[in-house]
Amino acid sequence: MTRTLLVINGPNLDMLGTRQPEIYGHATLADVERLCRETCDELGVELDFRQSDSEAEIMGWIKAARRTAAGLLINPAGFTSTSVAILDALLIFEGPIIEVHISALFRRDAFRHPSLVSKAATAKIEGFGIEGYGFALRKLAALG
Ligand code: DHK
Repeated sequence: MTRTLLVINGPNLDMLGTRQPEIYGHATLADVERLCRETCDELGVELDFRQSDSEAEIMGWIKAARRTAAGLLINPAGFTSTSVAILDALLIFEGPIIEVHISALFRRDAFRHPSLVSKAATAKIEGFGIEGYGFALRKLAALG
């Protein structure tokens, strides 16, 4: 059976391309999905690509992924520093998890530095723009 990798994008990532391009670049979420799809096609794995502004919806997807996904990429976006609930859901997932941030958080506002979800992550990639997604998927395919 073909393995599936789940990519979850958190709040406001649907606005990529128009949202603070000096920080997030000009690529849209559709460009990110295309990059992920090409990478997964090359790796011979299925892609399940999602975005939500809702913490509850994201938690539901993570919990359902226990039965459907071999690995999980999450960009928790604005929930990174606030969501114990997303951390708790990720701790239930048994496969590898890679946390991805497009921007370099360590160069930005101090309130963005702490990540509550990292405790559940196998690894974290930040500051490589949308290319971080491709790298993370390659690693997930190798680990999952
Ligand atoms: C995306 C966001 O929406 C912000 O809330 C994070 C992250 C950074 C990113 O770089 O992908 O602080």
